[in-house]
Amino acid sequence: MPDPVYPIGPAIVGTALRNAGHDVRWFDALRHADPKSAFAATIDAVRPEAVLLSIRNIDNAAFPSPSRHFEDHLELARVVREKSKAPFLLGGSAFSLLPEAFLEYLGADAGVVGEGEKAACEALDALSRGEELPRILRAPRLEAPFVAPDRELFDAAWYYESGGLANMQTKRGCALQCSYCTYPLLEGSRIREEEPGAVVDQLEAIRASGIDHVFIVDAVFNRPESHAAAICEEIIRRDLQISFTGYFAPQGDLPELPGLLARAGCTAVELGTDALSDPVLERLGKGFTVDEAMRYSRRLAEAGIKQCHNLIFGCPGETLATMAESTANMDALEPTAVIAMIGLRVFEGTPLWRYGGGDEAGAQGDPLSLLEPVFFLEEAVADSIVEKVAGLVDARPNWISPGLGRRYNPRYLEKLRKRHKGLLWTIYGASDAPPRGK
Ligand code: B12
Ligand code: SF4
Repeated sequence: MPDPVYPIGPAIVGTALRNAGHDVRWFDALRHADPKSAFAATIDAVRPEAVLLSIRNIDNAAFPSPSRHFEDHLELARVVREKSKAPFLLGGSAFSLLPEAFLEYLGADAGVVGEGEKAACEALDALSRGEELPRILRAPRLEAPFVAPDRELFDAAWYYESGGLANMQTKRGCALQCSYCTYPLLEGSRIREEEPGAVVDQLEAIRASGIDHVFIVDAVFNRPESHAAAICEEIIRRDLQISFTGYFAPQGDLPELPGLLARAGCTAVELGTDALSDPVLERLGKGFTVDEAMRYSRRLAEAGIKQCHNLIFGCPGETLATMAESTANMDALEPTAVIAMIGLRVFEGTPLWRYGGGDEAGAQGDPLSLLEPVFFLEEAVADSIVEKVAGLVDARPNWISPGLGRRYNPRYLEKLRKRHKGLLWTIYGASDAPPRGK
């Protein structure tokens, strides 16, 4: 939710395995009404020598009613164990965040934490030599150029039809360390950039396959700004008619970037704003002030770029006054859409985890307990926050709340998706935006 996203991680790993000479077969659980039976039939037919499972999401991190996925993963893992004696390996972002918990819960043999393309090849080589694998393989950070995914491995056309976007990566890493964020854990804090020409080669190939909307999956597309600008310039030089979007930080020093983005086809961006109140931004370690964020947002607006700001209410330092300040500032920006989250999903290894005493509790606790989402809510607002945020969302037609199910109804969004490519929130405020409660 809200859209199926093309499995670019497993596609990269699969391409690397195939390039290394392995005979690789695909099973995409999202493509089957009854994934368990279809997976069992696939394993019977293929008789694999190793099974690799990619796990992207643990839950949707949306307080107060997070949706969970790990029970679905268990159903597939049981099929592997019932049907096959082959070594069973895990990987993916969800696995990398909670490796011990997933290994134990799913009963797998081993798993790769981090970037899987090289580590998966090495693991299969080791198995073919009869070696035993360590339970957890911590993959080293790789250097660009990264393996480009073969987009035919999974059904790219179906993902475009039902999700409205293809995806691609232009770099790995984020140099910041916002207190709750898992991205530096997953990708590292050293930025490793693909060469802009190679990025645009991939975009060109996507465009040639008939897809003209792309989500750039980088942690932050406009950091460093020079890399984003070089990609835009190359798109403009080749006159590639493609529309792209991605996550942005609401701050920047390069005055020409918003204009370049718009000319290159980036007409809508998702901003990791989180709050528009300085004491909260400071506690989160966001690295920008309210003034900077508002100035940047206005520059994007002047360039004609639509914006969806993420706001997280209930962060450390939040009070009713900071909530009111963030809301008033956001209203002043008149964004196309706002995604209003409540509370911070706490992940092991983040500064927030350590701040809450996670290291001590985690050392004594049961790793399986980490699969259940735990949220940080600032005490000063914890009792009233759900009601308060519901009020803010209900009063604004362009605010979306996944946790409260506001303007986030799966069936309604599916209907919209049939008519709109690109990001769905870009039509909020237009005639077929979801009404209140949907
Ligand atoms: C971009 C992004 C989005 C975009 C995706 C756009 C698109 N069309 O692709 C959007 C905004 C739509 C999005 C939405 C959501 N996202 Co998101 N997203 C990301 C982000 C930043 C990058 C994902 C990505 O594609 N990375 C690039 C690929 C190449 O990396 P990868 O998949 O990790 O694969 C590598 C390794 O993991 C490994 N690997 C992968 N599979 C396998 C398998 C094996 C066997 C092996 C050995 C290795 C291996 O090798 C790969 C190559 O190196 C990550 C955070 C991050 N920095 O990773 C969050 C992240 C994946 N998202 C997350 C979440 C929660 C969501 C949402 C549920 C949010 C919400 N409340 O709506 C939705 C769910 C959408 C869905 N349908 O799944 C979480 C998942 C973990 C969790 N907390 O449960 C993450 C990790 C962020 C976080 N909060 O911690 N997301
Ligand atoms: S919130 Fe954004 S800027 Fe901050 S660490 Fe995460 S990816 Fe980087």
